[in-house]
Amino acid sequence: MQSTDQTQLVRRILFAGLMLIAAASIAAYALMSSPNKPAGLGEALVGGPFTMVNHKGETVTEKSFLGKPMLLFFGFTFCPDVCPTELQVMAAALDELGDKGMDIQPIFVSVDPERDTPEVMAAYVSNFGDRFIGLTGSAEQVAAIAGAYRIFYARQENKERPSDYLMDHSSIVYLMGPDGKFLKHFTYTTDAKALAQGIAEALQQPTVN
Ligand SMILES: [Cu+2]
Repeated sequence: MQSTDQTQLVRRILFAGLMLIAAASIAAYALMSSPNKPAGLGEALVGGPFTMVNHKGETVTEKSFLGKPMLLFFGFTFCPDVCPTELQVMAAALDELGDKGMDIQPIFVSVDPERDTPEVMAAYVSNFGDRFIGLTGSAEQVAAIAGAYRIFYARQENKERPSDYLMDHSSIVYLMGPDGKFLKHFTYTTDAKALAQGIAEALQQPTVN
């Protein structure tokens, strides 16, 4: 097991990472909200093309999800707390939305492709209902999609038990529109009700672009 010191260190690093991401998100939001934004800049900030492998072992791209809003979260199946908590919140928010959220595709993207094979992802996402799609891939594919979505992640080695390493990762929920473009992001502290409400509001708005 991890010592308390290690856990604290991991927490501190995670927190620092989260703060960085929060700052980046605010900067991104400010840019996207600017009335004078150059054409295309807002779209380029979060999201974009990707090629990944789903939990059934099929290759998918951003085009596979066109026509459906995507609710995305990045993490890893070995995550002790943040990922299972957030995936439960996402599932509860979708339940809360009911018919209004029928089209939404919840997606869990692995930042730990070494352990998270399609088989591992399939077993994991099934814990959160039958709607989740798990995405994994090669280290390069994961790096590319994480970069596109401005997701920070880093491996935390475990000296005593190397196979039990952890992954620090930013914990932001992204809502992308049916056209694949960024609509809204939610922080880790958003509860299921607020998440459901935020999603409903964002999907009601006419497309700005
Ligand atoms: Cu996690």
